[in-house]
Amino acid sequence: MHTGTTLTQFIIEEQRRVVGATGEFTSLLNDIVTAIKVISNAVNKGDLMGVLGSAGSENIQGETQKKLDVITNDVMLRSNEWAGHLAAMASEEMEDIFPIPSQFPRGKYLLVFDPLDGSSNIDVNISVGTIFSILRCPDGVSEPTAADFLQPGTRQVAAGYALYGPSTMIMLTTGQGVNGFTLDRDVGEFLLTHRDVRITPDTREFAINASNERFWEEPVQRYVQECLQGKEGPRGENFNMRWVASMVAEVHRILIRGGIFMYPKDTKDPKKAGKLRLMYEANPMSFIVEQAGGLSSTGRERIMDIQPTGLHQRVPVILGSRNEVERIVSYHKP
Ligand code: P6P
Repeated sequence: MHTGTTLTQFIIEEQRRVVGATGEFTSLLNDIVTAIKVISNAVNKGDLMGVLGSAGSENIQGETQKKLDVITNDVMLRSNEWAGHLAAMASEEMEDIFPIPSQFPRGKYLLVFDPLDGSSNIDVNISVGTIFSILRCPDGVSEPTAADFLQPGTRQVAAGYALYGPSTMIMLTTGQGVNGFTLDRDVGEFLLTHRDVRITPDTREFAINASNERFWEEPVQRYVQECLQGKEGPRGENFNMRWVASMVAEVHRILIRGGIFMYPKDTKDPKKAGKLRLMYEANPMSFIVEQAGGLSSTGRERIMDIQPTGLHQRVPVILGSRNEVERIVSYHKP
């Protein structure tokens, strides 16, 4: 018999410490967790369910959608639209926001998500994930618009991700640290397995798509070169490199054993400020990383301080072990 703490029990126990908590937030988190269980099942079954391959459509980003991009987006919408906790949702896969349909009651939260991050990996059976961020709907707003989502990352109520890897895990923060839960498929519950996760402040492991090296700004080129020079270089230490091309997997590795993840600004497409999206990738991951004692910066400013200007705005991302992020930020100083 499992005697572990379920995610539901953990959230309720956390909620008891919040004065005036109504239980609405707890119920919202449970609806998100239900969607994650459904997505985990679909990802886990893969071709057995005929859900791999291209959907034959493009999303707002101009990226070819995988069947699972569309399926998982729909799962997130259907699981979270009915309960009355949300006023609206937004997603990487949808150009505009999704107001809660009129047949359902509306609540005080906004949910923004990337339903299947790293989906280019899904056909080759490499870990992917779901990233979500919860904001408050501004007081008095009954018909939210995209502008109501444009809140800096410091205004997030909660953030989390699901990692569909060898095991399915959820890492979650509500602003009281970071805790990790592992899905017990036999019981159908997420059980607490990683209490109060902390990122080691130092690391000798960096993650970046090195094929873009010629497009990076000088501070990032300098940092990576110093890592590559190892013991013989200015760092006097050897470094290791990783690149999974799935942000959720990279961030999870950093939470567990430290590291630094970089998707910096590059000149490959000068019109783009970066590759990763602020609202549903950079902000939620920054909240989690900071709550675990790490840092998250564009190189020039704290990501969570950015005032968003668009639902699908892109930003440079440098996050992970505190002392390495601080070093790169120092290289960006004029
Ligand atoms: P590249 C996945 O598409 C993603 O948004 C992140 O999860 C990942 O870190 C990055 O893009 C991978 O980008 O250029 O290496 O394919």
